[in-house]
Amino acid sequence: MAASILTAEQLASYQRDGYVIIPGVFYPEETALLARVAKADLELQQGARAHDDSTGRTTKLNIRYVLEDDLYSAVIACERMVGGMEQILGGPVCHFHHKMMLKEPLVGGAWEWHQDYGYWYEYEGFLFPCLSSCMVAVDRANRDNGCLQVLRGSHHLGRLTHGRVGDQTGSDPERTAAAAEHLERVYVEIEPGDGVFFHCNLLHRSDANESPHARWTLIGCYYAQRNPAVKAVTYNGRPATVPVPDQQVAAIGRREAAAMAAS
Ligand SMILES: O=C(O)CCC(=O)C(=O)O
Repeated sequence: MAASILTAEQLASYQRDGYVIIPGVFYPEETALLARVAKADLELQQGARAHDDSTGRTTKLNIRYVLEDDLYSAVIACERMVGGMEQILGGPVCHFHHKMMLKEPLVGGAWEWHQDYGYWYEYEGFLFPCLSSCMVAVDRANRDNGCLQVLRGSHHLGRLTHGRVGDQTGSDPERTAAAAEHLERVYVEIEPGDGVFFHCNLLHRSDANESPHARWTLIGCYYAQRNPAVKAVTYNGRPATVPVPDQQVAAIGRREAAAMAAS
């Protein structure tokens, strides 16, 4: 097992609410390196896929299914992240994918209400909702630039039916509206380096970015190693993700920043 980063209270809060905010998962130097490397990474930006929201505004993400020897993978697979996920998912975990969400100033579109398990059940066929994500803030995320919104405790609803909303997969509007009447909507405002661990059945969304400030986040998604995928069977039988030592995050970040400066 990697190091446990969640206290018993934080773990209980995740189980009760479906999410927990952990301030300062990453140190200021690590966070600054992540922002510097990502913002200069043209391959990341050019490789980002655009998704239209229900109003036709576009938001972008770059998704990667493989861990590599790079800073993004070090952040996603470091001991802190894997350790937190092992606590949450109750045993060894596998990296599923990670994605940089690029919500650009003034133009970045919304993400519609959904549960991640809405489509991970449908597309990959994970049998149990034993998956979780951690959103790491690259930029400050607040209400102005379209931070994550969640319905507290909505993971207890179980999986809702999902369909197409714009270019996205959205949860059944009637059920979602009923859930919104009964559950508190929380705007998850976070600072660079903070992490939000959230359950795959938590209803979440985010507004368009009307502000002049970018809202980039790096999200790691993981599944319990014991959780079979009945459709995308390639996920089955994989070895648990071997955690990258925590100190490698800054080391790899410095290496990449130096290479960028030299080029
Ligand atoms: O970046 C956001 O605002 C939403 C992210 C999201 O919906 C997801 O990771 O499933």
